[in-house]
Amino acid sequence: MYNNLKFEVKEGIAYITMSRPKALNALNTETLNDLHVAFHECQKNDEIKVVILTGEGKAFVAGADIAEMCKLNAQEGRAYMYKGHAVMNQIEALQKPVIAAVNGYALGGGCELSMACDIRIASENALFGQPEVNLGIIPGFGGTQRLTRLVGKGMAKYIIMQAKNIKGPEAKQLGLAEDCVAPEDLMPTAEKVARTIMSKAPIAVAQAKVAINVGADLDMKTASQFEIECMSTCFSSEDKAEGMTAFLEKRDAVWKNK
Ligand code: DAK
Repeated sequence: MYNNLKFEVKEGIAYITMSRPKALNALNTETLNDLHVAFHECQKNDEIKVVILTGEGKAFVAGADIAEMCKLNAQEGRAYMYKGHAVMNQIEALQKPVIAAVNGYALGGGCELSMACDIRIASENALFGQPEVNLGIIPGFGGTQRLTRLVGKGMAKYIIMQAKNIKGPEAKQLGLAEDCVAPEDLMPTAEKVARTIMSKAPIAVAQAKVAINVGADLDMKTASQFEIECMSTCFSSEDKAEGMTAFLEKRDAVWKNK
């Protein structure tokens, strides 16, 4: 079903593993299509509570596929751009958390893919970067915008204009990764975060995601109003009654996702 990734569901976690070894998991059109199908499955499959996205081998994703892009004319480039943006937006709009377990090279479109995820856990071997200016282009899958929102305007320019690569530990210091761990601890750490999130009220987790993502692009007043709407969704859920009742009864809540 998939050409360039592996998809597996285990105990509520969907594992999407980029697997295109001959090109260090670079994103060609076929791979973007695979990702679109995989994240669509993540949305509709109720068994899936959290998604972990990682890469096979020494790369998370080494960028957009330069060999494919090289042949694109302006019109084809535009179609490719829409496909890439659609996948990044699909991840952000997914009503479930997506954790990027960044195992190695996360360059160009790979860095952008990780930034579209909700949380990034980096291996000490991870290498983030936006090397597009080496190729005569700029980050084109939202990188100029998402990197700026994560690390600030000055640092985003410092990284993008120099095509500067950032190792895992430094990515954590900059806020480009939320944690950085030894390679052998990467998947256990991502799974631990996933399981912790899975123990919380699913509607509240989903509403927190949308409140943060949407609110970050709005002015404070409009964002606060949006937060009220997200909170209202939580207040009308059965899980709100269960969470508060369980606290008062000194027991663990049993979530219904309703
Ligand atoms: N695309 C295609 N093939 C790639 C690739 C990539 N991004 N990265 C690596 N490969 C291929 C190599 O060509 C090589 O293939 P063979 O020669 O074996 O056939 C194979 O993967 C192994 O790579 P290396 O031999 O180079 O491996 P090394 O360990 O020596 O080096 C490296 C690893 C990651 C440092 C190096 O491969 C590298 O610098 N790769 C390119 C990284 C890069 O520049 N990535 C950013 C790509 S630009 C757009 C929207 C978005 C974008 C563009 C347009 N539109 C709006 C239209 C995004 C652009 C990008 O992401």
